[in-house]
Amino acid sequence: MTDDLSPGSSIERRRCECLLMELYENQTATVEALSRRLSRPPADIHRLLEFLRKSGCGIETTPAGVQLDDISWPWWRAILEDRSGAAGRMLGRHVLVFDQTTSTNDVCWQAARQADERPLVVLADVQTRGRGRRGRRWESKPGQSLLLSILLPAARRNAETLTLTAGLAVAQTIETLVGVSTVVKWPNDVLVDGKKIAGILIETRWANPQEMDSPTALDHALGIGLNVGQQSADFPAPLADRAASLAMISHHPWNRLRVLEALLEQLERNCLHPPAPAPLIAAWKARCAMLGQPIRVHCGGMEIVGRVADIDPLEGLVLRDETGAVHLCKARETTVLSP
Ligand code: BT5
Repeated sequence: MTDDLSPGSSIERRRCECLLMELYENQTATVEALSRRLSRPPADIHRLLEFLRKSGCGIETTPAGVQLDDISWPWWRAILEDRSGAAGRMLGRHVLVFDQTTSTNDVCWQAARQADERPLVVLADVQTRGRGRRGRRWESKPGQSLLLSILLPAARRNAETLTLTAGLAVAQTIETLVGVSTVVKWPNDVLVDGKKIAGILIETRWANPQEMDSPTALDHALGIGLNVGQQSADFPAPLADRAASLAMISHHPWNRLRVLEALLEQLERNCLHPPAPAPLIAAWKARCAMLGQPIRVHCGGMEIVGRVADIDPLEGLVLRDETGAVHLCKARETTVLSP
C-alpha cells in the first residue's frame, strides 16, 4: 500500500495535502497567494512544494505562478476523501490506494469482512491479475488506466441492473468529458467508434453466510476498468485495433484524478441514489446498438443464433432464434460470440 510517505511528520503531510488541494482547485497560484491562504510563510510554501515535487507530483513554476500538472499516486487518497466530503459525495470518502495489486475486486473482498456501511473505493495504478468476466484478463500498465472497484455492502440491488447503470455512468462520463457519442454493448462494455474503452465486472457474495436465504444480504464488488492514457501500441497485440482510450479519442492527455472524480459523481447519481431504474435503463438502451441485430451467443452450455429482441435488466439478453423461440440469457452464463 502506498499510504506511507516519508520523510515528513503527519503535520507536514497535512500541510502538503492542503497545498495540493489549493493547487488542484485553482490550477495556478502565486507563492504569495498560497502563503496567505494557508497562513504559512513563503519559505514554508517553497519547502512544501519541493517535498511534493520529490514525491512525484508534477509542479511547474511559470511566470503566472505555481502550476500543478500531475498529482502523484500516494496523494490521491487524501485529495479524494477531502473533496468527496466537501462535495457531500458518498463515493470517495473511504478510499484505498495501491501502486499494484492482483485485482481491485480482490481487495474489496478482503475488506468486505470488516466493512462498515460506507461504500469503499479501491484504486490501483496497475493490476497483476486484473480480470474480466468468465476468467478473461483485463490489461493494464502503470500510469495509463483507471482501475477501481467499489464495495457496496449488503446492497439491495440486483447485479444485472447495477452492471447496466454503472456502464451507463461510464458512458455518460466519457460523453461529458470528451463530447463524443458512446455505445454500450450488453452486458458490460463501453465502446467509442467500435473500440472498447471500458469494461465493468460485478461480483456478488453473501454478506453473511448465515443469512443466505435473504436476497437483500448481498455484497457487490463493482469493478471498472477505463482506459485513459494509452495509445494503440500500449495494448497487447490482439487488442491494439480493438481498444481505445480517452487520449486516443480526444487526441490529448487527461489527468486521471479529474476523470475519476467525474466518474464517481456520475456513479453516485446512477448507482447510489438512482431516481428509479426505468429512466436509466431507457438511457442505456438509447446507447445500445444491439437491439434487433443478429447475434450468436454461448449461453448455459449451448450456442444460440438469433436476433436481440430486448434487453431486460432483470432477466438479461432476450433472444429470438430462427425458429421463433425466445431465450433469456443471463449475463453470468452468457458470452457474446459475434454480434
Ligand atoms: C470486462 O470483462 O470488460 C470487465 C473488465 C473489468 C476490469 C476492472 S479493472 C478494476 C476491476 N478489477 C478487476 O480485476 N477487474 C475490474 P470482459 O467483458 O470479460 O472483457 C474482457 C476482454 O476485454 C478481454 O478478453 C479482452 O479482449 C478485452 N480487454 C482486456 N483488457 C482491455 C483493455 N484494457 N481495454 C480494452 N479491452 C480490453
